[in-house]
Parts: sequence; C-alpha cells; structure tokens
Amino acid sequence: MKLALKIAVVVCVMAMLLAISVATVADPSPQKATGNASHVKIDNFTFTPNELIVPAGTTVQWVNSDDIPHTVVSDDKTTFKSKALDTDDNFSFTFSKSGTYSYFCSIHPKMTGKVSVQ
Ligand SMILES: [Cu+2]
Repeated sequence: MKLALKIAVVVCVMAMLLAISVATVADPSPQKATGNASHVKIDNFTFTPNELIVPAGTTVQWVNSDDIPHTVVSDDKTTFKSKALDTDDNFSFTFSKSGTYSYFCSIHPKMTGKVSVQ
C-alpha cells in the first residue's frame, strides 16, 4: 500500500509539472511577442496613434503612408529630426530616457503627435 501511495504522489506531481510547462508555452510574454519597437503611421495629415506610450529603450518607427511628404521633428528641433519622408519612407528614433516628447511635421506644423516614454 505504501508503494502504491508513493507512485500516486509521483504521478500527481508529474501531472502538475506537465500542466505548468504547457501553461508556460501557451502564454508567451506579450512584450517578447511585439519586440521592443512601435510604429506610428502617417496618413491623411495625421500621426496614428497620436499619442504613443512606450517603455524606455523603445525604438519608434514612423512610416509615411500619405501621398505627400511629411517630416517628424521634436518640438525642441534637436532631440530628433527626420528628413522629408516621401511615400513609404520611414524614420526611427530610440527613446532611452523617460519623459513626454511632443513632435510635429515641419512642413505642416498643425500636424502634431506625442510619445510618452515610461
Ligand atoms: Cu506633413
């Protein structure tokens, strides 16, 4: 009887370990799935998402999906500044420090957006 009990305990523990490993495989970390990068789409004179919230260290890439050129320029005009982006051109910047970074399109200054780095 004692041996049977031991076998039952071992089988039970093995089943639990299997269940835990299956759960781990089925639930990958969301951050790994997306990679540490984010995208802002430029279309119809709009930055989308207009406000992006990212962890520090994230590389943000802007892609111009509009059929006219746009730029991506930080409000201080020094933190980041793209050249004129033609259709399908992109610009990337890595935000290493937390803070709120407002930016605009220097060709159409009414186009504005914001990146909040946490
Ligand atoms: Cu523009």
